[in-house]
Amino acid sequence: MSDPHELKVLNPATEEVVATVPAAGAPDVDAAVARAARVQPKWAALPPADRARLLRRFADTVDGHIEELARLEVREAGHTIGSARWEAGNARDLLLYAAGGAERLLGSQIPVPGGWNVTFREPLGVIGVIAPWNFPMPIAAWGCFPALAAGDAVVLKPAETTPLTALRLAELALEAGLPEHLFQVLPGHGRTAGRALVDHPDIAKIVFTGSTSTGREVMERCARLVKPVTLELGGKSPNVVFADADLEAALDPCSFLDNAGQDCCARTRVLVQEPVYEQAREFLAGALASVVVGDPADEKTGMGPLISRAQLDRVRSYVPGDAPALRGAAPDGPGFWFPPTVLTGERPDSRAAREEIFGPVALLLPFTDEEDAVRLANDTPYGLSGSVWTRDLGRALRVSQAVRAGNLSVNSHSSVRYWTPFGGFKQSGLGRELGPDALAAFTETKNVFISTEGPAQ
Ligand code: TXE
Repeated sequence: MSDPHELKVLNPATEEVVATVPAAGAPDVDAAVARAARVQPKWAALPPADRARLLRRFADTVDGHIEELARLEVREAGHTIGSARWEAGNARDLLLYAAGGAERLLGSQIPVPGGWNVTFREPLGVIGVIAPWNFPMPIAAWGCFPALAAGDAVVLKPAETTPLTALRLAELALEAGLPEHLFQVLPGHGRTAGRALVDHPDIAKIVFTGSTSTGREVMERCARLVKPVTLELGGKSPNVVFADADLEAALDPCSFLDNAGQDCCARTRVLVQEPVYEQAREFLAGALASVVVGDPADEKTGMGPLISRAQLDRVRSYVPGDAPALRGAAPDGPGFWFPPTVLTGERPDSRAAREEIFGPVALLLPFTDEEDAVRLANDTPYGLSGSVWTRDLGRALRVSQAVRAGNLSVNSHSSVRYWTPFGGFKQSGLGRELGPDALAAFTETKNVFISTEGPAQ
């Protein structure tokens, strides 16, 4: 039986204990929120240029610790070292981007009769951020840093399996000179610390990233307090490959194997136009066989382990041993390993074709023409991401408009860039993170009318 008062952080590549961290309970959440609520008004009252300067200093401090943060991410999350460095760099870059936003949090002046009308963007107060384990550093950063820049305080609850980089980021914030208690990290269980944060009356907004089922519960609980919520949930994204596409680029297995497929934007439904279906199958068979799966700290490794035994069991349940599939290799022995896999015999309505597997498993499906491609691409309750590959620009634009998803790329597999808005249609979520409007999501708009006609006599 695991101790509910502590979290054992395992290295998913070896199953060795990396650290044991105390798990926060509801009283710890109450105390953290009270501390945050005391410091937030002083932070909001600072001149925006001073807030920006402190956040830039925080970015510099993160920059000085990129390698340390990346190594920590490798140990607690099993990410390949190259990806982990990118993730730490993403946290730094977002801090710099958000810092600029603090100085440009503009309201508007609206023409009205009888006076002047101006709007202000005021910080919400204390924000609760609940982060998942798949990209612990960047996803925590996307929720927390724009909120800080907007003048809010933040209490972050990282996932049970991956609290270490978040705790380190909070230490670096203090080192950089951010006020104590402005950015607090409370590792804990979802059902205790997570729920306490969601239910807390002094938490002004929840930013949640995780499964659609937990997201639904979070939204229901927020509704009781009429609390705003941003939800980044699951995905089952299509990769639509037309016969005229650059097949090798379109079928790059990184599009569904990055982070061992534990990526809400993974292009796990590979839709290929019939004339090139066999060619695509052959290419993918070779590509999977050449993926190096192993020690994530080794620079040559292409794919690491899954996060946990529970995730491994979940992924296995979608891939029976006799399922028609292309398969790569994975290490034996300790660690949560699963080979890169492409299922080739699935129907579009099968469980594996409809549910988010969150492992290195994609499926290959043929389509006939543009209409069929769009129908298949949209045949999912999710709508987070997707790619369209064709040399026909008109078709690329038509398909991008027809696919119901928040983040599409044409002749590219990119999804998340901190300059552009990120979020899902349908059951992939609610609201947007990142991009030029990221700070606005952490503010209320206040409208003030100033009469120019003087006080009534
Ligand atoms: O997610 P949970 P899990 C999907 C993916 C994965 C599945 C299950 O398909 O296989 O979800 O993962 C906290 N109140 N994604 O079980 O439960 C929890 O402590 C408040 C997609 O890990 O959603 C953690 O911090 N908080 C996804 C966070 O919620 C609660 C990323 C996510 O956990 C809570 C992760 C509660 N009642 C999983 N219960 C993506 N969108 O990228 C749990 N939590």
